[in-house]
This record gives sequence, structure tokens and C-alpha cells, in this order.
Amino acid sequence: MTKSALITGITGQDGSYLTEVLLEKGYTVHGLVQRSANYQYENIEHLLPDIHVITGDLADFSSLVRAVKQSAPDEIYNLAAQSFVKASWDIPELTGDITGVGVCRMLEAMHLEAPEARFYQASSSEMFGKVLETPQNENTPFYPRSPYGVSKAYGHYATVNYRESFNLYACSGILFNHESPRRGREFVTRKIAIGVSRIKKGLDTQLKMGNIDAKRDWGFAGDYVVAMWKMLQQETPEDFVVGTGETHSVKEFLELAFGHVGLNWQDYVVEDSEFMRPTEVDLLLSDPSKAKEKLDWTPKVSFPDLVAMMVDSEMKA
Ligand code: NAP
Ligand code: F7E
Repeated sequence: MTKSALITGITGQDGSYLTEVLLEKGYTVHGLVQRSANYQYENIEHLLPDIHVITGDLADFSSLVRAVKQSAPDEIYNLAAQSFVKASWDIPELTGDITGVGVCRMLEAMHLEAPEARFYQASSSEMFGKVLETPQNENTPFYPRSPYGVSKAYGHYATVNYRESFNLYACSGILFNHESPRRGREFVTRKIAIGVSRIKKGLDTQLKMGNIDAKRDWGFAGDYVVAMWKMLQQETPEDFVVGTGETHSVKEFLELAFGHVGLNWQDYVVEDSEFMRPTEVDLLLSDPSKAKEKLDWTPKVSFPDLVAMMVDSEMKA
């Protein structure tokens, strides 16, 4: 029988790649989209004929109940969030409401309307924040450093708690940074890829950056959505860390991205305090061995290939 999936955050980077994976597997895909004055469907334009769009919002419990009723899901992927860390200091309350409490609303809607469904929560390495051990695994304690990280920790524990309280099939995927040509423009990798292509084409002369010594464990989003699906195919629900097990600095990303089009990053990059954060997460590095062992999951795209893919995509755009 055809399986039904409900994806919140379907218009985002991960939502679009996950939709492609699920359609390929024969799922009926329902996507929750928030109301907007000018709906931006850039990432899912090509998928619209094949999916069912449901208007709803993580801030509105009644809309989530309706979405679950309407989609009768076998699997729910809760990807919606205010996901930009830097903005979470500007809109901390909204971030808490959507990225944190929104998870509870979604879990409760499933508990009421589809308790047999399987639930995926998009948790984040930002929960590790000021890391207490390196590399970070499923048992590493959290020390979030932003309103976003704090909200994700709430969502993570809500997921664990609903699993333990009501015996729901609910998993928290603790994903490290994953990028692609569909990444939001304000995130550092896409910002650099766009900046490089504009400089190469003579449209800009410099690129303003924040803390370029920060290090991240960066993978390709298309690989990571496969891990989400695999988590929901296990016999018992568990939490998994998903990452590459490699860490690179923003500086290294700059070097490769500018180098890819024959430029030297030092000639163009300038520091700008506007892009600095009140607190920083300095060294994120995953230990994805549980995902490898139990999900048979490994990332396919290397760091240099990811940089090249993103710069090439902007050069073509
Ligand atoms: P993204 O591109 O920013 O997408 C976020 C999605 O959430 C968008 O579809 C957005 O809709 C939707 N959304 C925002 N507020 C909403 C609301 N109130 N009600 C309903 N939908 C709402 O994020 P992503 O990179 O795909 O990440 C997916 C999820 O994984 C997020 O929860 C993120 O926090 C988490 N995560 C991401 C990473 C990463 O490196 N990408 C790592 C760990 C965890 P609009 O298009 O209308 O704005
Ligand atoms: O920053 C530094 C910045 O905004 C990465 C989200 O998907 O991953 C993402 O959060 C690093 C930080 O992503 C600029 O200070 C330097 O150290 O691309 P980012 P993020 O904050 O790591 C996690 C796992 C999530 O869960 C989030 O949803 O890059 N950096 N200069 C800069 N960052 C930005 N954005 N812009 C700069 O100019």
C-alpha cells in the first residue's frame, strides 16, 4: 500500500530533497506551508504537481491537527523551524515558539490524530554548542549557545519525552551542518558561493564576513535526508547523530570557493562586525558511528566537492 508522509518545512532546503527521496520511493507526500503574501516555492516549484500542499503553521495547533487528519500520515517529518542561528538573537521569542514549542504542538497533533505514525524531529548539532567533548555523539551533554540552540534542545527533549510517555515512534536526528545549492542565502556556505560568483562576474568587489575561524562539520543535504528516512524504518525509535566526522573552518571554505574560480580569497574578504555573533560555537565535529552501524548510512559528497557544487551552481545561475 502507498505510504503517506507529512513534511513540515517542505519549502526549505531539506524539505525539498526529502520530498524527492520519498516520491522516488512511491510515497504520497503532503507538505505543510505557512501562509505568505508572496509564496516562495523556489525549492519545490518542480515538485508541486506531485505533492499535496496544506496551509498551516507551527504556531497554530488547530492547523496541525487538521494537517494530520487530512494527510493520514504513516510518517511525519518535522523540518519546519526558524532555522537561522544569527536571527535567533533578534527574534528569540518567536524562535522559541516555532523551533521549540512548535515541536510539542506537532507531537501532540500526532498523539491525538495519528498515534501509530512515525515522527522525525530535525534536531541540531547547535544543541552541543560550547562543546563538552569532541567529537560529539548521541550521549554528549548539551550546552546550547543561542536562542536557536536552546529551542532545539527543548524540541529534542519533547520528542524523547513523547516517546517515553506515550510509547510513540518518535526519533530525534541530531544533524550537523548540511548544505547545498538550495541552502538559504544568509547561511555562510551559500553566502560565500553567491559572493564568489558575483566577484568573478565583476558585480561585486568584496565579501563581508563574520568569524572566519569558526569550524563546522559540513555535509551535503541530499545525503542527510536519506538518514532521516532510514531512522523511521528501524524497528525501534532511537536518536542518531548525523555528520561527516570532519571539521573545516570558514576560512578553508573561502579558500576552496575562491580558488575554484581562480581567485585568491584574501584579495576580497573583509571582516565586518555585523556578521559576528554574541556567542559562538567554535568547534563542531560529529561522531556518526551509530548511524553508520545501525542505519548503514555514510555521506557520499566530500567537502571539496560540496564547495565546488555550490560555486558551480551560482556561476550558472
Ligand atoms: P530552512 O531551509 O530554513 O527551512 C525551514 C522551513 O520551515 C521552511 O520551509 C519555512 O517556510 C518553514 N517554517 C518556518 N517557520 C514556520 C512556521 N511558523 N510554520 C510552518 N513552517 C515554517 O531549513 P533547512 O536547512 O531545510 O533545515 C530543516 C530543519 O532542520 C530545520 O528545523 C533546521 O532547524 C534543522 N537543521 C538544519 C540543519 C542544516 O544544517 N541545514 C542542521 C541541523 C538541523 P518558509 O519557506 O515559508 O520560510
Ligand atoms: O554559520 C560563521 C558563523 O549561519 C556557520 C543552521 O542550519 O547549522 C546552521 O547554523 C558559521 C558560524 O550556520 C559569516 O559565525 C562567519 O560560526 O552558516 P551558518 P550555523 O550557525 O552553523 C546548524 C547545525 C543548524 O541547525 C542551523 O539551523 O559561519 N560565519 N561569517 C558566518 N555565518 C554567516 N551566516 N554569515 C557570515 O557572514
